[in-house]
Amino acid sequence: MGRVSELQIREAIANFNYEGRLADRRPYGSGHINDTFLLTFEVGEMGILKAILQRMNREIFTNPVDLMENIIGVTSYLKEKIIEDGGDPYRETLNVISAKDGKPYYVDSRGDYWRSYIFITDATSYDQVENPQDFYESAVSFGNFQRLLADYPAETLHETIKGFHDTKARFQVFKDAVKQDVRGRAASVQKEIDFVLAHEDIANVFSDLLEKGEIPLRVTHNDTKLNNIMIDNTTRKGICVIDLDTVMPGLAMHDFGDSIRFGASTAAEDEKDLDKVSCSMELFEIYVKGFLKGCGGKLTPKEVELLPMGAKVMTFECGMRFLTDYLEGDHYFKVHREGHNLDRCRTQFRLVEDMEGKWDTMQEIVKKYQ
Ligand code: ADP
Ligand code: GN1
Ligand code: MG
Repeated sequence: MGRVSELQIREAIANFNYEGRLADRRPYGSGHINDTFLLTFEVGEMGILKAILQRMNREIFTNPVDLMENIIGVTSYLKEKIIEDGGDPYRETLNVISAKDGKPYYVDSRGDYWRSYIFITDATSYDQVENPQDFYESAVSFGNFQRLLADYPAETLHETIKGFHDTKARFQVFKDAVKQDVRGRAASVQKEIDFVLAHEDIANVFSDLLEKGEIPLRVTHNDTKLNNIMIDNTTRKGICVIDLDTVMPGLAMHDFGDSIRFGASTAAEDEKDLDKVSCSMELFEIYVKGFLKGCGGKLTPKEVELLPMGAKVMTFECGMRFLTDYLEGDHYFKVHREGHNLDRCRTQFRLVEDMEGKWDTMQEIVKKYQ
């Protein structure tokens, strides 16, 4: 997509319904997909107001109009529920700021799509667990999110990325990337390639169960990493689930599992020293407890039993996606150094191995809360 140019961002800012004088503008957050900016405005006597401005990644989200329709649908629905519960709809869900033409997005003269949200103040999105209680609160929030959307008309949601968590299909894409080897990198990562090939069974588990009708599709978030939740700086409660680009019909185990692979790891997703990487059973247990509380009894016994499998599948899938991207020349995930995707893939595979070693403990923990 190329970098955001100065002219482009100025054009975008000029075309949203902002008020006041732009006092500051800076790149923001550590997401791997969109280009995010924090804008600060001075609004007369009202003082400082902030907004998030994002250029959507249109190579990944090929239909940004459908995507924004999903977001408007889901956030309007959540807003009603939040108001019913006496909550604050400006902090507990995303609020889209419309463009000057009234649309929930702006298309610039390069054809890139932009959107803007009210900035959620006095809250933080964490890249790593700093305090186990925060992780618990994030679990409750992601569980709640699923519960609140349990009756949302799933058929109205567009599939923003086809087969996003179809691990079986992603396995085929991976094999293809190895075969094509467009960057000539395969030979240097044979060990990682062999790891994927030896674990094909993990890629098939959920598609087999879905085919047999043993697990239900639900409206899920599909990208439940810790930095996609805002934690209130004062109350330390998880107040808002953000990054709604991938809200689609999916599996409860995926939402659970993605949080574990990111938040229950003892190291960062791109840690180079693999000795630091393991799946903390303390954090795993905390998350199980919070997530089941948030889901409020909506999960079937089979889904609960499959939570550890969700953690393994999502970690394996994510590692395989990082490795695929490395082989294909790093065109999907943003990279900030040479071999970044390879480092990320290695942490994920280390976590999968670690989970295999702790499998019985993971099952026992889940049983305690069933
Ligand atoms: P990506 O898909 O690239 O991960 P996100 O939508 O998650 O993009 O945004 C990136 C980061 O920007 C988030 O991790 C969070 O820190 C911050 N952010 C996004 N939306 C808001 C918001 N409405 N209020 C405050 N911070 C936000
Ligand atoms: C991406 O958008 P972000 O940074 O929250 C990715 C997730 C991966 C994650 C790995 C749309 O999440 O699927 O699990 O990176 N999002 C998309 O950190 O592909
Ligand atoms: Mg994000």
